[in-house]
Amino acid sequence: MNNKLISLGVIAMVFGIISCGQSTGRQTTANHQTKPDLTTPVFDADSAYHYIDTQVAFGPRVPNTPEHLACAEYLAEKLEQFGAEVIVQQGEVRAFDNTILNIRNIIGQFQPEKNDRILLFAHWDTRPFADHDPDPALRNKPILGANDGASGVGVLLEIARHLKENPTHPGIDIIFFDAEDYGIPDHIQVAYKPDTWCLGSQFWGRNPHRKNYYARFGILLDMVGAKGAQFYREQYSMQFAPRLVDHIWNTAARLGFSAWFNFGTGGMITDDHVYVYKHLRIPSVNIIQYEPASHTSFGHYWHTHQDTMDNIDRNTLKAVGQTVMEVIYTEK
Ligand code: AHN
Ligand code: ZN
Repeated sequence: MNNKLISLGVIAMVFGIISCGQSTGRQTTANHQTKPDLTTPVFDADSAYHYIDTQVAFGPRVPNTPEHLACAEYLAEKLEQFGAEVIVQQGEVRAFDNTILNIRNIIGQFQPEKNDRILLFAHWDTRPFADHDPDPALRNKPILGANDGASGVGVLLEIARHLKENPTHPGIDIIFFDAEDYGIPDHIQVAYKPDTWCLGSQFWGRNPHRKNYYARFGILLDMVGAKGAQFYREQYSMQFAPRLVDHIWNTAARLGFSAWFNFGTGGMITDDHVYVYKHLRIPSVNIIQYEPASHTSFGHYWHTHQDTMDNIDRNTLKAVGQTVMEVIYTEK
């Protein structure tokens, strides 16, 4: 190698080092230019309340009933109206009592062309019995599930309403899972069977709506509308996604919602997030009302006929909805 080539090589190396150093700096700037900070839209709790009320007005939404079908149509229609590409996944699953349930998981995909995604989910079915009702005569009647079912869906519909005009950086999927609440009733004296719950998310976990589906993370909303609700850090969520749990709880605190988001340790709750993590390894967090002092661990109305609109409080909906919106709009 002659001198000229050597010096060219040295120059190239030096330039390489300089431009490497610069390109890191430039990339950061470029990232900022292509992905500026988004302003989080305002979550309208009245609107969420209305979506809950509309679901409850169908009556109990128990699989294999006409009310269930009618509500499924309403939910798919709303997601479509809000600009999602909708898939209604139909399936048959076997309940604890061997009933075959015709289920529908309702999936709304926002910006479906993006590979980088966030998954938000809630269950939309309601419990076919009221095994915790104080009146034994009413225990075999299906519940209205204003909080247990409709609240999570109502909050997610209100978030969905913003996604067309105000797209987030990652794509968003909203899934309303069916047959979460068909789990074996408490008065049947057999060993507790966790897999009798969450039949819709188990079905989806085995048959995802897209091949190789993945999301950065998932957030489950379950019983997010009751007055005075407290959301503790649920223990499976802490195992699956500890940093996301802290990020959500810190975001709530920053927005002034510490009265609802309690940093204490909650229960270990078999819920749809367990199956989303088990089957697809998507780190998922459950925001769920928890009452350590109550004998069920949940609200007094839980799996009773008191789970009506009377329990639903717009302030709780706002705390959860605005927090989740802040989390998804600040993702780069
Ligand atoms: C169990 O009690 C096993 N899981 C609570 C999940 C649930 C039921 N969420 C609403 N209803
Ligand atoms: Zn339930």
